[in-house]
Amino acid sequence: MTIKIYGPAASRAARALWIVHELDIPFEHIAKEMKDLKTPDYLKINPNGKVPALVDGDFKLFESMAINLYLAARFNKNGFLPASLEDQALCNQWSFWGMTEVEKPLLTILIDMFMTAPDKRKPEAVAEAQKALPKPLAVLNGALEGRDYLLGSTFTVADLNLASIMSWAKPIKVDFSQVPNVSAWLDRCLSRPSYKAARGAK
Ligand SMILES: N[C@@H](CCC(=O)N[C@@H](CS)C(=O)NCC(=O)O)C(=O)O
Repeated sequence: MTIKIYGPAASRAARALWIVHELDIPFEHIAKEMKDLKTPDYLKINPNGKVPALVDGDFKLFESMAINLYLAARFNKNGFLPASLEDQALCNQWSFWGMTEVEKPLLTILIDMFMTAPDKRKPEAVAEAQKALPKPLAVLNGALEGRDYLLGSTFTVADLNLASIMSWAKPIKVDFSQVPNVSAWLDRCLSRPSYKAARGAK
């Protein structure tokens, strides 16, 4: 049965859309409008009333990183989900790290810049978010020293998950001058045809 991915491309559903293109997974995309996320039918799929959500036969799943780690395991090929327990743990590590260390500040700035009326903007919150970024970015820069991807020379689910979060750094023009490894890695990840294909979705 074809898996279903719920959520517009201009949302965190972009992360799931990227992985299905990366792994050539047959899928049905149910874009859903934000206003339709609290209907009883959709709440049966994701009781949080948020996107993305995934349906695979009788199985339902929410949380973008959990969806991608599931898809990587279920449709794995060419070491996209690495074989060893340690390397799989590293994929979890970078996925959780992205959500807890960089997603919030990046999103705070993105929302303020592009989705907030000028009179409602919060420069203090943006300044706080800007201040929170250099430390994790330095950690990521160190982890990428001497390697193309987070786990070495192969693009894995760790890179896709983290780069899907870090992609928000582009429109908000995060200063990467002190973290050149991060800059080169992000460009490498976002230049994949699968990323471009996912961005072309509704
Ligand atoms: N931690 C969740 C966050 C999901 C989330 O907040 N999605 C947003 C769209 S990017 C949403 O559905 N917002 C609608 C709402 O909060 O009502 C994940 O990564 O899947």
